[in-house]
Amino acid sequence: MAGTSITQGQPQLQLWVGVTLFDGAHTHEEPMTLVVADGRIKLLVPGHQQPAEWENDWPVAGRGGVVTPGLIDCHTHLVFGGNRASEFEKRLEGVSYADIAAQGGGILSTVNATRAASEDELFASAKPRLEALMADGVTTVEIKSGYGLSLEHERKMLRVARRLGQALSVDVVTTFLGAHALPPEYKGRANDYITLVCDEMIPALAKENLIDAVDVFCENIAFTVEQCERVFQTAHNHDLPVKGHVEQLSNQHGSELCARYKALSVDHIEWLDDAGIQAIKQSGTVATLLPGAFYTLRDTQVPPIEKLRKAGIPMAVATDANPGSSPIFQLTLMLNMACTLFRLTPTEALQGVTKNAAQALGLSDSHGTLAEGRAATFCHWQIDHPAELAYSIQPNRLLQRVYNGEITS
Ligand code: DI6
Ligand code: FE
Repeated sequence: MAGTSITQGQPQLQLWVGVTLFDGAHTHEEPMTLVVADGRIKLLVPGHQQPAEWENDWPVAGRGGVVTPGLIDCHTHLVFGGNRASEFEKRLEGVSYADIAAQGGGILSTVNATRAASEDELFASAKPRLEALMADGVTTVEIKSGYGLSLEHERKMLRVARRLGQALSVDVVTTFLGAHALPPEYKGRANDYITLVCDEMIPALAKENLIDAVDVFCENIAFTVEQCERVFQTAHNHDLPVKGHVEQLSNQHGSELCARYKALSVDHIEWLDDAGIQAIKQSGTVATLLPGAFYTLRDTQVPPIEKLRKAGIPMAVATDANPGSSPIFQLTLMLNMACTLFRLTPTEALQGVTKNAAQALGLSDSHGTLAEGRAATFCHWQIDHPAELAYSIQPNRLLQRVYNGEITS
């Protein structure tokens, strides 16, 4: 009997009984019972009754409702100085995101504020943003650099990201985005800046164990395919996986470059074409959808969802939380936007913040799905069906956030 094998760890056992389980891939038909011990899922069995042979004194931590894996926000720029409310006002007056960038605002205004901030100041401003994501069910978050644009300031950002992971009950994955924008001191010398990224920043920061992956912004307002390729070559020389902000504002064929370097993910991809889809299908790259940026920029070019779906390409969904194009710190809202703006199904959207988001971070072996033996990192929601998470825009539905077996809220 399954029940007899669990008696040894009795003091640490906790049960969630009769829950509707979305396991990262699909929703189970029958109510399920989870038994957690030593931070792991010990048993995952059908049933909405506490099994009789487990007697009465097993601590029942939760009953009914919905359990999902802890949510994974696989694309954020959470660490930054200042804010861009005045740019928001400019855009409301009709100035475009690209125009603001060309006038030295946009990303560069955040670069100035980030450079001016101390490590402690950046930590203090990022912490409540991360806590907001956590209160919404996030247990793993990717945090990019890219507002420092010099070795010193990129290091500062990445150290803040690492510190956040140490200070809070959340797994933090860091991504180096040195090739995000051209810093003012390199104006007209983009190739020289890429040389700095490749010859100094990546080697130093990789050695300090501050980088889990390397990202680029491949765009007509940022870096060319050739420049991004130099960054990817350097990343691979340091055994670091790559990913790309590609095909967001125009089709530069950055996805094909990403595919050649077996990228973990291609992100944004509003302008992704058929050749790009074929390329990322071959390379096993995740398509990461960022509906918050689409919404904020009032974009009209919808990513080719039906083609991605037909090609069987895993789709992830993330906030792109950043001060300019997506000042949004709520991942469940992205579930709603992915469905309403991009026509994902609620199941696809949920896979996008669990199983597929884990794949976009190279964490499929340990994160994003719930099964016996996996980490007990999950969310217990006060809803009847997982689709409700995408259907309504509603905070405060998280009953419990469980992180490696510990109830953290
Ligand atoms: N694409 C994005 O969505 C963010 N960076 C990028 O390359 C936006 C960054 C910002 O506007 O501050
Ligand atoms: Fe981004």
